[in-house]
Amino acid sequence: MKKIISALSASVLAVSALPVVTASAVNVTEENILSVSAETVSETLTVNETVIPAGAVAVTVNIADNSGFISTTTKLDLGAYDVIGNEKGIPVVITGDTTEGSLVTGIVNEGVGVFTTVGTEEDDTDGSLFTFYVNDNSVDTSDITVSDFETVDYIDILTSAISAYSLNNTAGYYKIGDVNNDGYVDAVDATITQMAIGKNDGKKISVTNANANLYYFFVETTVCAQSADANISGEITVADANDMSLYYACMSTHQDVDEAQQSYENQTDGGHCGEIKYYNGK
Ligand SMILES: [Ca+2]
Ligand SMILES: [Ca+2]
Repeated sequence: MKKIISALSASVLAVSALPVVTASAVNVTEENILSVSAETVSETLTVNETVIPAGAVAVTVNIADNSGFISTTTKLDLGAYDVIGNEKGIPVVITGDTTEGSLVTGIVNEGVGVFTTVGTEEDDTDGSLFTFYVNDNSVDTSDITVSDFETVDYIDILTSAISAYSLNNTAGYYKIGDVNNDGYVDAVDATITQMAIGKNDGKKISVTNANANLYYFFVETTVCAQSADANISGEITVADANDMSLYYACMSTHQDVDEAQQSYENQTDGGHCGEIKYYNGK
C-alpha cells in the first residue's frame, strides 16, 4: 500500500495566493485530496438493519484528484463524536459513489475510526468514498480530520508479497486471512479475496475448487485457499473478505494487540483471522 499526501498539507497549498515560482514546487503532486462533509438526517431511516434517527448526521468522506484504487483504508480522528453502530458496535457505514459495489467496514475506538472499502476493480473517479452516522445534531466537520489514507491498486496486489517478510511460508503453515502470505492480514488480503469471488462471477467458491485453481483465484505466494476462508465455512464468500477488513480495522484502532484481538473476537461473526494453521496439502 502506498502513503498518500495528507489532505491538510494539500489544503495549505491550495490557499496560497503566491505564484508558483520555486523549483521545489515542481514535484508536488496533489492527488487523493480527502474532505469531510455532513448532512442532517431529516427522517428516521434504516441502514443495514440499524435505525438512524431523524436529527442524526450523515458524515461523508469524499475524494478529489483520485489517483485510482481498488480498495481504500481511511483513518479518521473523530474527536468526541458518537458514531452510530449496529448491535455489535460496528459503525453503520455505506459505500459512496466511487466505491459502489465495494465492501465497507469500520471500527471506532477512543476517537479513532478506521474505515476500509474493498472493491474488485480500479476506479479513479472523484466523489464520495463512504458515509457513516453520528448522533450529534450539530457536527462541525472541521473537528473530523483524516489522519491517514492508504489505497490498494493492481500493482499492490501483484507486488504485495514479493518483498515482505513472511511469518508463515516455512514448514507449511499459514495464517487465516493472510491470503498473500506476507505475514499480515490487511486490506490487500480482503481485496485479493473479493477479486477471487469476482473471477467466479461473484459467486462463492468452495475451498476445494479454490485449491485446485489456487493461482487463478489468488496470487503466487498464496499457501492454500484455507487462508481466505476466514470463518472456516469450507467456502470463500464476501463474508470472509469482510472479516479480514474487520480484523484489520480492529488491529489498526487499538494500540494493544490483546485489546485489538478482543475487539475482533467481540465483533466478528465466526471469523478466525490471525490464527496460525498447518496446511496438510488437502
Ligand atoms: Ca497479507
Ligand atoms: Ca468462509
